[in-house]
Amino acid sequence: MQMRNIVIGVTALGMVGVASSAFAETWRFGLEETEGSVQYGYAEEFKKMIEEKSNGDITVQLLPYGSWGSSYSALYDAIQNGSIQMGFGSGFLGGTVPESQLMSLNFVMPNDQLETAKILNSDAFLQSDPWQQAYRERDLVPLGALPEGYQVWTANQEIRTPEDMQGLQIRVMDNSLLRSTYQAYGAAPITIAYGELYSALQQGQAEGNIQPVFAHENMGFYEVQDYMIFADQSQFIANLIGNLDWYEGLSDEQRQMVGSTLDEMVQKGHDIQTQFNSERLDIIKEKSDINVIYLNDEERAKFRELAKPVRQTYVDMAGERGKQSLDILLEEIDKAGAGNQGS
Ligand code: 6CS
Repeated sequence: MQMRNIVIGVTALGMVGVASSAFAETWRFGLEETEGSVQYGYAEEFKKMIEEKSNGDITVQLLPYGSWGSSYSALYDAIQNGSIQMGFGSGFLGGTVPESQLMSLNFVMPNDQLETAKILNSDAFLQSDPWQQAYRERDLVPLGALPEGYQVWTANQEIRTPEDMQGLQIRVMDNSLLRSTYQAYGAAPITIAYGELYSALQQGQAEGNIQPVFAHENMGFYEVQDYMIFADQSQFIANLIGNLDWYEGLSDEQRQMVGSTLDEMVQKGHDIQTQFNSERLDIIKEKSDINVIYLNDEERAKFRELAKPVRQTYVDMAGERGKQSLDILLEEIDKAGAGNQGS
């Protein structure tokens, strides 16, 4: 552990004071979500661990949704230029790192959510050259991935088949791959900012929504939708990213501390999301009369079939490096015997 350099001085008032450590530093951690979210729960735990392990030399400052600007690109820009050291980047990150849209592919990740977390945080995938270079070329470094639970559809109508989705103005995050996916299902996807989504759903500008359960509750979206449909087509996965210069400037000891903390956070992150999603579903059922539908295997298979060609769309969008990352991911899923969703 780094030695703390505590300077004791005498203030103008003659009192003995303790100035901050010469090594004291603050890491700003930008979140795409508000308090009460999975990202916030994860970041609180990360903060606690880093501050303890560094004996207080490092303070982690949490910056929830909205505190860093009005659009997600403001958050990603801030991480790229180093004014924020680290943060989450999910569906909207596709404009900055096209390869990151890999996380949005439907029917690819293992059914087992903990297995998904382990594979995405494994050296074989996370430290692979194509995945690292995709971010490093853009002054970022991928530090890990946080699966936040299954993406659950909501609408004001029942959805069991692709026919039910025809022309539905379902809101997707700003990501070409998601637009292609939902077009393949027959929907008419539209993009709306997270913070404007509640009123867009309320006023009918958006007819459907896709979020993990905790977010439907946390943002109140369920209040303005009649049906909640579990198709298990994909998990919401956020990439944890750092500023490249900040990361390279860490001491060996700090980098090890970050590494060991992130390793521990794989299980903890899974526990947080499992707990949040299960508790919030109970709250939604308690507070509303929303109709909850679980698609059966036969119903899911139809969506799965339509999603298949979108893997090639990803490769077309993300290029050779994207293809290599997809291949590594599929190989690791195979090796773990985890099985792709729906297979
Ligand atoms: O749908 C969105 O835009 C946001 N939803 C969640 C659960 N996290 C961040 C993301 O950008």
